[in-house]
Amino acid sequence: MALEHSLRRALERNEFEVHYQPRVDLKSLRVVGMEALLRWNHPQMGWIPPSEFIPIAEDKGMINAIGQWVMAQACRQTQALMDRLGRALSVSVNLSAHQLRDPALVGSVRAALSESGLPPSALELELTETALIEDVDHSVNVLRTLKQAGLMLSVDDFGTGYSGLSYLKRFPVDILKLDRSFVYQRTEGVSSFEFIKALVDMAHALKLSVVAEGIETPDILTLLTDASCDHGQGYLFARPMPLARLEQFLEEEN
Ligand code: G
Ligand code: G
Ligand code: MN
Ligand code: NA
Repeated sequence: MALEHSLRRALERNEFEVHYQPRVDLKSLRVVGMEALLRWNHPQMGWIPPSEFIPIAEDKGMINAIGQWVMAQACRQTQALMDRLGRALSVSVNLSAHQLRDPALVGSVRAALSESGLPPSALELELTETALIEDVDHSVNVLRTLKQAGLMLSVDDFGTGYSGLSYLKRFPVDILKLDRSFVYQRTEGVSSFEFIKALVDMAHALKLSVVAEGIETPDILTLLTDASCDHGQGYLFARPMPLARLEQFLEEEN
């Protein structure tokens, strides 16, 4: 209740901050882009994780406004970073199911792009399977419009739902983000490696690229590289970090 009250004021009081987790090309180990992850610096309670306030924002009809702010901020900061560093980067933004249903979504995406000057192909939207299949026909329409505008689209937390690969044919998505739990899973009889390799091969056959989430150890990195997984994120490379630290991180890589 108290949290809801202060959440209503968080935007105007400038208490949100976008952090970024680098995404790495698994062949070259170079950073190709980053995922935007929202943080809330509550004046009394300090940093509150999105798992605690996003559900409230969704419930109380605040997620669309917050999501628009994240989008605008991520586009602006990424374009500024590319200008300062003189290198190409892409940024991915998480969308909740509510935002997919928002009639203003496409307009606000276009506005964020034109105001920042970020090329549409440098912006990726991450959608969960659950959000996509809530209203398949509507999702397909929105995704088609976003693809026509030149954006990249990914399926987030892939492997945690139940829909499998067949539904992917319906959605014009470019990227599968393998969930951390999936990357670490040991299935009876089939080794993780064979399981992941088969999945990556299928994704590639469908012209999708694969990003593994939650890479924490060199062993897992080797396994994913051997399975031809394209990109990865995880604590082994870098944690989500504020913009200033990301810039330092990228400068050191140059
Ligand atoms: O690192 P982390 O605790 O930030 O993320 C927790 C969850 O919050 C993830 O599922 C992530 O997708 C979600 N999340 C982070 N930032 C945003 C955002 O800007 N919008 C939405 N809808 N979800 C977000
Ligand atoms: O649901 P989504 O994939 O958008 O959320 C990403 C979440 O995963 C964020 O909370 C982020 O902080 C977290 N994360 C990123 N890398 C790692 C990792 O290597 N290990 C763990 N445990 N969490 C990670
Ligand atoms: Mn994500
Ligand atoms: Na995810």
